[in-house]
Order: sequence, then structure tokens, then C-alpha cells
Amino acid sequence: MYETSRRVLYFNMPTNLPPEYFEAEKKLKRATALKEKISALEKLISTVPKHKGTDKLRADLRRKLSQLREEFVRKKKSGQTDSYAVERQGAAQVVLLGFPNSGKSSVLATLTNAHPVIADYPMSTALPLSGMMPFEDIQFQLVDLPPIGNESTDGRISGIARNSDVLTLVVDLSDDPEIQAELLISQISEWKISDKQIVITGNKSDLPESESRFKRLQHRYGSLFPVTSISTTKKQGMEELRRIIFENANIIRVYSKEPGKEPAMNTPFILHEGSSVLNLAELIHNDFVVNMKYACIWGSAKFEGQRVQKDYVLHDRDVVEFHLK
Ligand SMILES: Nc1nc2c(ncn2[C@@H]2O[C@H](COP(=O)(O)OP(=O)(O)OP(=O)(O)O)[C@@H](O)[C@H]2O)c(=O)[nH]1
Ligand SMILES: [Mg+2]
Repeated sequence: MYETSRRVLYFNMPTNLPPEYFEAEKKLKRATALKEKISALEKLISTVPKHKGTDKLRADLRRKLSQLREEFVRKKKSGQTDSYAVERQGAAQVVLLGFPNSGKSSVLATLTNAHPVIADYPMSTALPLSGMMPFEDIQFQLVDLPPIGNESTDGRISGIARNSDVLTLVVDLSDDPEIQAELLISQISEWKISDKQIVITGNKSDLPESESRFKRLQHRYGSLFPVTSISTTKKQGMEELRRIIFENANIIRVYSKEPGKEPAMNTPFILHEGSSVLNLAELIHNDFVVNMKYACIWGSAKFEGQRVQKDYVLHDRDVVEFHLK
């Protein structure tokens, strides 16, 4: 990609930029969190050689940096008064919804690097807390929330749920899981949150009679949603839950490749399912959009390295090589 990027930029910029610039630019494109974006942009600026030919580029980048820094300060200030603000990070945002004590915080603690309060008294979680869940070569943001059913917090919880990508309903297999699921689903529809990906997970599968209750839960909801059984205490079913979250996030991972080189397999681009080669080009660089002649695809193509046009629909794990005019 470096070679093609350099060719494209050659037409549009009055300068030759070093390979590190394009590496840093790629990192910037992939950054999702504001903090990440700021440090990626700082790195990018440091790669631009200082001479007359780069004056305009450096000025543009510095302007962008100061805008991002201002936004960061603004958000930080408002964050002090709004402890419910959850900044999106990672490939997709997944919220944990459930009644008190169902084990939402335990799920967060088991699947991510976060350290929530876990307690046997109800409503131990008072504010949202997020952590990053690794899945293969990507990370999902899991958001633990206070339990449903409290007038003072339900409004804020519904706002967070509405903005997320996947709702994971955590029900307690030792305490009428079917009724919990039913109440949660009706609450979600009362909030008018539609078209949302929903996953149901029955927690505490280590407790007596949880298996038969899980079977009933699965029988009732299995045809509507993915239903899975876990025990955070015994660490059972956690890998399956990770996979189910990935499968329901409606995203694909796509890798870019420069002509004549190996693909960058450790740094996927994340796209919505159904995205095309053109959508990938838009994510990488506008010059790819303008100057694309065709692309070569490995993975979902009929044969390896098949030439495709910009409307070709990509699949998870495809490798894409852009060829420009
Ligand atoms: N037996 C068993 N107990 C569990 C499991 N997961 C969580 N617990 C216990 O259930 C209780 C509640 O767990 P939390 O993770 O705090 O539940 P929560 O849903 O976050 O609770 P709130 O924040 O109050 O809504 C704690 O005592 C946990 O130790 C499990 O898999 N098996
Ligand atoms: Mg909790």
C-alpha cells in the first residue's frame, strides 16, 4: 500500500514523504478513541520532513491536532459532570444488560482487563464501566451497566444501549431466567430500541438445576436470538460467548496488501457486513476512492487474487490489494 499511496500522494502533494508517514497514517485511520487519535496524529506529524514543500501539510496536520486536543479537553471537562458518558472504542460496542446480581460485572471482569465491583448485594454497580475484550485479532468494548429496574438510572442506561452495537442480556440461571429475559426484552422494546443485535446469556451454570432452566430458556428464545450458557465462576462457556458476540456484531475484518508484498495480517480494517471495496477505500484514503482502477481479492474471491471492481462485496478475512490509475 505504501507504494500505491506514495504514487497517489505524488500527484496531490508537493513532496516526497517517507514510508513512516504512510505507516503512521494507517494507524491514524484505524484509531477510534480520541486519545488514540491524538497520539497517532502526533506520531504522523513527527514523520513529516521539515522543508518548504511540506509547509502546508504540516500546518494542516497541526490544525487538526489542535482541534482534537480541544475536543479532548472539552470532553474531559464534561466527563467530570457526566459519569455516564462512555466513549466508543474497538471494533464494536457491546453492553451488558440485566437485573441486579445476574453477573454482569463478573462477565466484564472475566472477559476484559477491567476491574469492576462484584458483590452479592444487589445494585453493586452504580455507574457504567467498560473494558476491552480481545477476540482473535480484534477487540470489542464491553460496557457493564447498573441493573435495569431503577427509575433514576434506566433513562441513562437506555441511552447507552441505543448507541451500542450489541445488547448482551445477562440472566441468572438460578433465578427464573425466562422471566428475566422476557422482562428485559419488553423493556428494550418499550425504549423503542429496534434492529439491535441481541444475545442472551444465562450465567451461573455451575449452580444446581441451572441446566434444565437453561434448556427452557433456549427452547423459548433460541429461534429468536443466540442463547448461551456460562459460568463466570467456573470460566465455562466464555469462549463461546466471545464468538457469539463477534458473530452478532455484523462486522468483517479486511486486510490490505501492497502489490508484491505480504498482507498486513496483524492490523485488520473493520467494516460493516455488506461493505464493498469502495467502502474500504473510503476508510483508507480518499485518493484510493478517486484513483482506483480495480482491486485484487484473496479469500472470498472465486480464485486467489481475482480482479474485482469497487462494488465487490467483501467478506470477513478478505485480503485486498488496490490498483490505481
Ligand atoms: N455461582 C455463581 N455465582 C456467580 C457467577 N457469576 C457471578 N456470581 C455471583 O453473583 C453475585 C453478583 O455478581 P455481579 O457480577 O456483581 O452481578 P451484577 O449483575 O453486576 O450485579 P449488579 O451490579 O448489582 O447489577 C456475586 O456474588 C458473584 O460472585 C457464577 O457464574 N456462578
Ligand atoms: Mg454489577
